Amino acid sequence: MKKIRSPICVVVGHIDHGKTTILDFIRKTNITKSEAGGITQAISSTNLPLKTIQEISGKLLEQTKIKLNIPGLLFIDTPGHAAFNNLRKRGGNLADIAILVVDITEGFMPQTIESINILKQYKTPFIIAANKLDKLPGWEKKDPNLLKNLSLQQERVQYLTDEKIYEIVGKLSELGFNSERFDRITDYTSEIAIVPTSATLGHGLPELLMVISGLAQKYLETNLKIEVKGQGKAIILEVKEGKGIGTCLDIILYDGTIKKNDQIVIGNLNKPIITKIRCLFKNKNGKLEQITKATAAMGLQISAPNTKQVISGMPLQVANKDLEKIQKEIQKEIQEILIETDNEGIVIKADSLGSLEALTGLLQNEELKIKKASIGNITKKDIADADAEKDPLNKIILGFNTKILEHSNTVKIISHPVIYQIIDDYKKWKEEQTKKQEEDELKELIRPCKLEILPGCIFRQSNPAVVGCHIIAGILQTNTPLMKENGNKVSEAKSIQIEGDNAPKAEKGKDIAISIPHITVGRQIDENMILYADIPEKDFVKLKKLKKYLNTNEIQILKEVAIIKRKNEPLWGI
Ligand SMILES: Nc1nc2c(ncn2[C@@H]2O[C@H](COP(=O)(O)OP(=O)(O)OP(=O)(O)O)[C@@H](O)[C@H]2O)c(=O)[nH]1
Ligand SMILES: [Mg+2]
Repeated sequence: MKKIRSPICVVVGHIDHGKTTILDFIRKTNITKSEAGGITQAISSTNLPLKTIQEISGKLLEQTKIKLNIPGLLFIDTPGHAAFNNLRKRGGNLADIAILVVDITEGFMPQTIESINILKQYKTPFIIAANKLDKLPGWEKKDPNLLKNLSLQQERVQYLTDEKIYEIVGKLSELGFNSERFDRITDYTSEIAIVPTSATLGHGLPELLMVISGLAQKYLETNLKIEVKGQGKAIILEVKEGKGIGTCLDIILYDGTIKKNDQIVIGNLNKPIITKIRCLFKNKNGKLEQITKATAAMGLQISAPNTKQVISGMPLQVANKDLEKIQKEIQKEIQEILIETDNEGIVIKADSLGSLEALTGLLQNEELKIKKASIGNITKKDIADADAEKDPLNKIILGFNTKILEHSNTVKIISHPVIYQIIDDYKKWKEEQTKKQEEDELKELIRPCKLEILPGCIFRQSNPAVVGCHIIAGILQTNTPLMKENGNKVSEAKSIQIEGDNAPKAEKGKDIAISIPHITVGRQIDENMILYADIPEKDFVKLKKLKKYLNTNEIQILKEVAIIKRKNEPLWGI
């Protein structure tokens, strides 16, 4: 039988912006205080039944005429320092919707942007809790209703609140989203709702819950995928050592049913793990309660033999029947994320399947070729793989949340716990590398140059001829082949002297002496003659590509050279 499950709502945002405190208020717990150092270490889930939603936001919901027929909401809290990269399932985000918490006084921080990028990648609808409203100077709680309370604040406080909200609107707009304060929104499908909140005063939280429930309901109307059916499907959030019971797995069951003694398949790097559920627990008021059966959506803990090797982010499925088929499906899903090719490209590493998928996805948006994508720390083997690349721009390893076990002088390693930082650093490195490569390439090329043989400055007639010249434009380097205005070749500028000293090159405006072997003044060249650098066709093509390194007078000479050449060869350099 099909049954509608609770939509899964993930709470994300930068460290300390108040995710856990918001959930504490909603579930009437005090987890923030009991956490070591007040920092959420692991992901935890809370089921909020419809009844509780109605208790908190009932009146507001009645006013908006939103009719909820979801059984409730499953909230997942995430630690701000590790984003929510394990929260993936086949083809998208495990979360149906999300609340992004932003400290209104601090605004957008690295993990805020990281969260938005991932929500965007997975197309997950979200709203914003602009939290810590009470930290705005002068803010007072005068009425439990948020909007009424806003209107009762002193004018400058109202102004400041709006200003802070529009800062968020501005940032969201830079990232490609339209947004508005929730009560000013006309179309929830095209605008992101911003709800000002104070988690410590409980302010704006009924409104937040109302808006997220409304969004969940809307999501449900347009997306019927959250019906529950058949054998349970879940993802591994965390692998823990349980007291006395060995390895425990925190999982989120997002579809179907799971029971004690069920046969399960868990995705793994080489081949899936097949095991049996020994114990099944659910969270009850912060404690574990043993159960025998659970239906999606639910956060659960399980223990099962042979699970020491399990990696977080991996899929888990009940397979009492269709074992072969499920095994194949799961492994296929993993193979789609792990990349192992002999093609050209870069090496990427991440700590979990979810983060690897997120990183690969974002890099592929940048049209980057990936040779290898795998889970784990950066090892000798990874360096050898990157080092084997021919293109210097591929001699790089990008790591997300991974340790660098081996260093290298030839392979660049970028490792960072923020994905977009990795991408930014990579882009910067690539730019620098490209510039260095191009500058090296430029050094090998004959540069555009135009010069005039000065009258009365024939220092030597031949063997080699030595003449005084004025550089009209461009750069003359030693060994530059020369030609006349009609395109006839004139040996080369073997050496250059500026004011009596040998020089490797001379620039526009300089009067110099050059030695030209194999010619005689009066025969091939003469006073007042104009000479050009005789640029080889392949150098010309490269110079055109590297135009940004040439100055305007060099570009002009390049054009003149092309005109001369094309008189004899119309397609020269094209
Ligand atoms: N003044 C004020 N303080 C708040 C508010 N919300 C949270 N805090 C405080 O901010 C600190 C961090 O709150 P948490 O809820 O632990 O933040 P978090 O986002 O869960 O942090 P991580 O789990 O570490 O990412 C705590 O000391 C909270 O009491 C608020 O609305 N106003
Ligand atoms: Mg927290």
